[in-house]
Amino acid sequence: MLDFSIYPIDIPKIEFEKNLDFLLLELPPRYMPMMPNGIGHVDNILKTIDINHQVFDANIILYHLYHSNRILNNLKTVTTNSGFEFYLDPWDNTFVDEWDENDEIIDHFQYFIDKIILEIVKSKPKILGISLNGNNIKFTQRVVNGVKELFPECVILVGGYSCVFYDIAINIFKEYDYMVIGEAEETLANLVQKILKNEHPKDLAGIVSKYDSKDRKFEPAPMLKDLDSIDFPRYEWIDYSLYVDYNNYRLIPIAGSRGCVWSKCTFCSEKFFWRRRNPVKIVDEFEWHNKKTGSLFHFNESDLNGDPESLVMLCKEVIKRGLIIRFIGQLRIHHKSDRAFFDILKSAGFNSLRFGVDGWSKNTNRIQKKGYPMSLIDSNLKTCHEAGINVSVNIVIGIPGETEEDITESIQRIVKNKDYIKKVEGINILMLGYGSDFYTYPDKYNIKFRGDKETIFKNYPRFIPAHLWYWEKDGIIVDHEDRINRLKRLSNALDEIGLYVSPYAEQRVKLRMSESEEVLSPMEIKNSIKNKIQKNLSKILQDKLVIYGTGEISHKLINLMDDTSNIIFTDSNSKYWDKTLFGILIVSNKDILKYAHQVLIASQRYETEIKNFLIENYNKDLKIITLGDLNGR
Ligand code: B12
Ligand code: SF4
Repeated sequence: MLDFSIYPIDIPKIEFEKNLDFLLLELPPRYMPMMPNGIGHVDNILKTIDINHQVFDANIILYHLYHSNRILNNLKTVTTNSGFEFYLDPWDNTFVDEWDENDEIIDHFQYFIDKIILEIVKSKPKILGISLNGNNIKFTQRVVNGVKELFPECVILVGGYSCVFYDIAINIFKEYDYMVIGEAEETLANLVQKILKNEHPKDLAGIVSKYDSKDRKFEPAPMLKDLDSIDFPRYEWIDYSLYVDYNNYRLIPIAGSRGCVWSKCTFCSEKFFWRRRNPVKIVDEFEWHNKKTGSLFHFNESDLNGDPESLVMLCKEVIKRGLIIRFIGQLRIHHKSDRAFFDILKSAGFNSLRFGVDGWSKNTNRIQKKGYPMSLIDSNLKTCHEAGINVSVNIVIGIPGETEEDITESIQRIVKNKDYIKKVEGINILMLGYGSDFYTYPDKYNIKFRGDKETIFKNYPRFIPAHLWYWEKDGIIVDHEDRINRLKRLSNALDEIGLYVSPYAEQRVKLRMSESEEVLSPMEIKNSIKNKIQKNLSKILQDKLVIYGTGEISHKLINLMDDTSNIIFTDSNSKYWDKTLFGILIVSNKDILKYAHQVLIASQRYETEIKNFLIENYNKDLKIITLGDLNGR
């Protein structure tokens, strides 16, 4: 007997119209069960110019093909030809990063990649536009490379939220002819018209192109000021009923505002210029969806209560029109959030609300520049709960300047509010990410790096890996191991008081804790260190070998070796240098060449980063072996 699912359903074929000026593609994986509002907006931009375009969401099609095959064939697990076992839902937030880390996943979809390429070549669009959305870089590279080989005249144009920041975007995807940086409303139409006139536009604000002058200094385009001047996405390229997950769950993304009014939090990368739409027009959008059976809306906004009055107006309009709908959104702790405010939100359809509290002690609240007194956290959470809304919260720890006492105080404050908190939605150790104050001004916050700062920043344009930075002041050092211990202390405390932690937050906690030991995810453990590795290992052991990493993977590798006399360890963590592990010496990175000319990177998570580091420092003299090489990838 099969469990409930929406299958069987009619899934559209992968085929494109002929004589297209522009084919706009969404490639997997993109967050499900949400509609792709980014390409929805691009579709609207393309509608404003007189061209022949088609939007094709390959993500939703492959999602349904994958799950209908899994469910209708009653497969317990889906396994690739090489034995890699998929997580139940490869589109799930806790798994989705793997698509950009593991080639086997992309290999699994190669049949469809080839089909997409073939159909593009048959259709011959003048421009192929693809949305880059965080985790579909590898998939997109395969499609673009295939198209370029068979149909080189096709102009490749990319954009999307992987392209929000110029410095990052140009480093993570290089296979473009044109790349739109950030929002596309003020730039795309003009660019497309020029390309279709066979011009080779270059040096345009907000756009990077392969025709740009060598000495060009990128300048961003102005952002769209009047959000009411554009229509909302209608997703008309496909049957509306297909935008659900296999359990028939649908989340409709609503962008009622863009940017953030506050824009000061020191850890945040979302500090964009704030604009909002007319609440009445947003309710028109709800109503449009509601007529098509859509009833659950997710505010895709950084600052939903940036203007509390307009949020209240929106709620009143929903109530006035008698819409029976529900909302999910995240609020900032705000002095205007009183009982009347929450009552109206509840009546309109907010059954639960997430609060970006983030800093739970006085000191971390100040360092994170949250901008409100601690008492306001207590009163916002209590009042929201008393209005009958389920409260969930976010926590950010591991920031520079944080002390053990801050963790104690944070736990106390969470305990104090525990009767009002339904769920901990996110527990994050600070990720030192591009765009945040901590990343931009590390010296100001006494952030130090393991290795040359310039090189590290060059090698890691998105996030500085956790093991490469620490905080140091007055002789006190707090590094990643300390941050992880704080996370453990905090999550144990949440456990003790029985606070529900969302599966996503739990997975993130596990992931971060595993970083200290460099543990593979459960799935990777099952799939990786097996026979193939054992076989390949003997081949590379003819010479002396330096293993980079002293964590769990190294332990497993050592267990697979009969003779370890030729092995030396190295690690980025200086605490362990000149000590031994299983009787094997651990040396510093700079001494690698003294011992051997081949290095095996025993870290899946930091494989690329370490490889870049080694290439940068020793390229000519080192043979670099990765777990992927061992695994026969
Ligand atoms: C709402 C939101 C979420 C929601 C929904 C995400 C979703 N998949 O829809 C939730 C809470 C689930 C979420 C989660 C995460 N998010 Co988020 N999120 C946002 C937020 C606030 C708004 C996104 C949005 O809907 N914007 C409105 C739409 C219309 O804009 P858009 O999609 O970017 O499309 C425009 C342009 O990009 C462009 N465009 C889009 N496609 C194309 C295609 C072509 C060809 C062209 C030319 C142009 C183009 O035109 C559109 C109109 O201007 C942004 C911050 C921001 N303000 O952008 C962060 C942001 C997208 N998130 C980010 C991150 C890091 C995450 C997480 C990884 C966080 C985490 N560590 O877990 C997860 C990933 C989850 C996932 N698998 O997608 C980053 C992405 C950075 C990056 N380079 O990848 C952002 C930019 C925030 C930031 N600065 O750090 N997020
Ligand atoms: S964390 Fe939220 S409130 Fe703070 S700057 Fe970022 S988007 Fe704004």
